[in-house]
Amino acid sequence: MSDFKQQLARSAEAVEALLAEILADAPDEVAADKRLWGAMRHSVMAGGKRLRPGLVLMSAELCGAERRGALRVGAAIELIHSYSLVHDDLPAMDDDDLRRGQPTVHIAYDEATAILAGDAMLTLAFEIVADPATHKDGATRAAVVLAMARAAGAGGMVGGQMRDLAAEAEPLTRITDILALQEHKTGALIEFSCIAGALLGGADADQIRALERFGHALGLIFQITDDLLDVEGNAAEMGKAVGKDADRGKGTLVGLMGIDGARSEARRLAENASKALEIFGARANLLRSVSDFVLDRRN
Ligand code: GRG
Repeated sequence: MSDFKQQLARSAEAVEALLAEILADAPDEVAADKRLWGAMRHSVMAGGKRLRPGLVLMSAELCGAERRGALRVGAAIELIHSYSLVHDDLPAMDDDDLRRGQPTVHIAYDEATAILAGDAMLTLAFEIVADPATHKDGATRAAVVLAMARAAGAGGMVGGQMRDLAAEAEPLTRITDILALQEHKTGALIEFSCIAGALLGGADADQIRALERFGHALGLIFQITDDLLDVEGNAAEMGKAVGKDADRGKGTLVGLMGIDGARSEARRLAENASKALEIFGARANLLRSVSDFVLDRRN
């Protein structure tokens, strides 16, 4: 196994242990509470690559931040990512029955519970980051909260999802519009994950900017491979339905550039991602190998 895969497996294990601890904290004497926390656990504890927490931990190590705080921010970003999947799977949006190889939350529970579980996961993420256990300095915690809110909200992931829904009625035909949509919908959380460790470690503006540029390129690579897997992947490996974009006539980079064009664009972005980290020298090699992992992923 490559160094990166080993590191990702180690960080996934650590973040899952913390998430299990946080989500076990349910007040369990009330049946409705048990159901809500059960739905949250169903979503969050169902596996997944845990790529975003891995990025938080790697950028934290690169910038000298404490591991415990980085783990908490990693758990928070995984909660936000998982909430977005729960809501995206709802009948009002993508209407999916399968996620991470399990029935989606609205299938295993019901729609109202899935909406509320998603709301609670999003809110819990902010509670975790704002807690003094994440970092002793209040201004540092506020900087992470601010960046996370910007990444998750109307100017980030939610805005991207809205553009994506609008594109179903009116498919996007310009590459720049598709890139902008993806930067918001998928890229914003990935970019946040890359700078969160730098914020926690008190990195300087140049270092934060370098990680931002790296995260930006990585987010696009991630989305291009997601589009490629939607065309070429299989549902068993992906743990979800594939071929949905084509079925809905959605404009994607793969649709506009073709499979080979999209692949070479992803490789070009991987070179940009690596160059963005020049300021850190060889110390950033582990983070650099993330783009190869994302390029080669099968799920
Ligand atoms: C509902 C506010 C709201 C937003 C939804 C993320 C998202 C926005 C929709 C999911 C649709 C989708 C398949 C996007 C492509 C990129 C993506 C986020 C894939 C899933 O992330 P992975 O591969 O999943 O990291 P795991 O399961 O490994 O965590």
